[in-house]
Amino acid sequence: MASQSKQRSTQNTQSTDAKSESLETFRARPDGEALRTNQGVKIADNQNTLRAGPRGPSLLEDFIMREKITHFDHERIPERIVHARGSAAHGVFQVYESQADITRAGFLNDPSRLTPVYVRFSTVQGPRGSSDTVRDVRGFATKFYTDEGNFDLVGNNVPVFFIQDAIKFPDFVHAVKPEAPNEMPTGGTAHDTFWDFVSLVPESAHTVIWAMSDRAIPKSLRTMEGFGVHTFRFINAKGEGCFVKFHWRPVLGSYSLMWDEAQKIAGKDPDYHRRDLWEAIERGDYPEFELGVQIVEEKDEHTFSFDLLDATKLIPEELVPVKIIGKMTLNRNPDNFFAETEQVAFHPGHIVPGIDFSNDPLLQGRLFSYTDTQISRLGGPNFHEIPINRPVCPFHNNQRDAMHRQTINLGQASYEPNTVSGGWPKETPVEQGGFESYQERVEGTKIRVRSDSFADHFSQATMFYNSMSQPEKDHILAAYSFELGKVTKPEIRERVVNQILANIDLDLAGKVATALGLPAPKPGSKPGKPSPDASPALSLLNRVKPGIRTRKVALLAAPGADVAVLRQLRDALAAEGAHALVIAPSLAAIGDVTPDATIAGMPSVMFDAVFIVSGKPATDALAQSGDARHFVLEAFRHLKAIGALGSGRDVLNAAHLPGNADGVATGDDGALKQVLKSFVDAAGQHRVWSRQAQAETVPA
Ligand code: HDE
Repeated sequence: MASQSKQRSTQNTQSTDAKSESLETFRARPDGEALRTNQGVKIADNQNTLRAGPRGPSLLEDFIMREKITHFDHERIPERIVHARGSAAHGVFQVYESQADITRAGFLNDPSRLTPVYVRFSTVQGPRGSSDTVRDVRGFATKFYTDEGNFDLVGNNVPVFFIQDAIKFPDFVHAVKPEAPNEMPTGGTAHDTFWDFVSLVPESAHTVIWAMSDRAIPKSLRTMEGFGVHTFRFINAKGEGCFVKFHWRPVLGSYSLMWDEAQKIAGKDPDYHRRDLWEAIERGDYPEFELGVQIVEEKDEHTFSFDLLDATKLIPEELVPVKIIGKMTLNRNPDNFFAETEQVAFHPGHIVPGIDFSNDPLLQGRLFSYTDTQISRLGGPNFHEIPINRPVCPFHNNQRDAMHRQTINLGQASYEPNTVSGGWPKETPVEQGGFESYQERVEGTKIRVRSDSFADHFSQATMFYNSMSQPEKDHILAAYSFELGKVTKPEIRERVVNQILANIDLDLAGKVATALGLPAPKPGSKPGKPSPDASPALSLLNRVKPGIRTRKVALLAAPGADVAVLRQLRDALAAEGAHALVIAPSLAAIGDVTPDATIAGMPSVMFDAVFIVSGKPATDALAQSGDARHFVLEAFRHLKAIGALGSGRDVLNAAHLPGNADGVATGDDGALKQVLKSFVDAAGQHRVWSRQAQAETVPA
């Protein structure tokens, strides 16, 4: 499938699309234009308020100053209550082959069609200005501007959710958000109220273990998987339905940060993910994601040990494979963050003919919530007229007026049926593209009850843990220990260990208990029985795609470095698709090369791998420098590939690092080719997991 996706990528890289064209009317370019007020008056003085004499009081009649400051005073709009921190990009989606047998959605039927998309990635807990690399679930929301209307796939980077019923969402969000008395912590779940809630609500156990896994500290937004979470429905032209789960698979593979790295980056570059996405698109390294679907026929709805309507469950790929059906390429950065990323309004209820909802009670609640929230966030019901939210197809109806109305509706009729406007706008029959809900037979007693089929909360949490590699299991243990270590109330810690973790995995529960100084837990009273026992597809180590395309490599150098070698390295790495930056103690020129950044400005946590350039005067200086030694020590500790040529090895020795450790490629001056090859092989594995035990003996 990968080669297939490559062949098709050429068309996808075009930077203009239907959405870009539709935005053109709204783009304001001031080049060559006079500075004017909002009423069009040319401004002669934008430096001084109108005042009574040079030292006199300001005059209220200064309409220019008042207009400017009034507008400024209202520049902020309420941030999203959840998912406030986000970054977004434009792109296109293209289906590989017609999916007409399962859905009549036009954009999934025609492989020649390029559908514009806008994707917003986000964290959940933190406010707009919080750090990108906190431990959190990530939002992955895609707006497809199809020619049959907008379809929003408003998903997350984990395939399950914390709760089963929408009525618990405000409780969950209040518990996870910074605490009421002191608004702490920002951007994290390591606090009492989160753990209090999840310890009392066992249905959260599965998603919480995902949040404690490496999935919650993604390396970048472009290498993060996405999931629609709920079960949706596809409907074909014959009116036949099937169930569908949506997946986004990054073409480059999926990777995570180390926890120590994530915490350091949060301070060194809080915009780390945003910057990476922006820079990759500016460089032309367009992020690509393949769309996958898991299809379940209606007759098989009840064949699983879990309920398809329960959002705390995933369908293991071993039971229903993920069929890759198309690709999305993000190829254009927004023009204006506020106008596009802040004002974009997603809604899981934005669907098009051929797609429909299931009765998942969490999804059903969301269908109400998203319009409601936009009304207060974007100031009224006309948010669909904001340029980024407009469909690329026409939209006419008899809705009128309200705050901030842009459309100047012509004609006499604002009702239907009418004769005064010839009956327009008119309904469209289903056969000609009119939307029709899936005709599902529904019958039931009006009742507030949770289905028995939603009762097993631990089996899939156990399956997830069983599916992890040893390093991933170690990270999960460390994450629970870290987070619960920050919980101040002992009874909350005990409840998580004894009532949640002991039901997932007794060994994990025991180790967390040891870390927290608690007695060994007894076997849980409600342990689940996973089926299958493990799903290898869930381990990130099985999501690595070899190669170093778009990876960042630090070429550690100083004045006196061998410039010819430096150039050779840079070119060779560029030929592999990597992005090599020269990092030095200062920006002083190295021969005729100006370093890209300083060691202090771009520490090792910003890179995927580091190569120490040869040249005795340079490597002597680096070996003497605590910062340079720390740079390589940290890279070693974070299991990154390290290369050192000739005297570059002196820097490793000065840092007391073994030159023969796994993933450390060294050699004499003449061995550049061989050293580079082993370096690239190691960097292509993302991390050198076999070095972990050795790395832990090195200071971080
Ligand atoms: Fe959301 N969610 N959510 N959510 N959600 C919002 O809508 C809500 C849920 C998700 O980049 C809000 O415009 C309820 C699941 C993403 O703009 C709000 C429930 C999933 C985004 C809201 C859920 C999500 C939001 C806040 C339980 C994964 C950011 C601002 C019934 C499948 C979209 C806004 C963006 C945003 C409500 C549960 C994903 C308040 C009531 C499950 C990615 O309407």
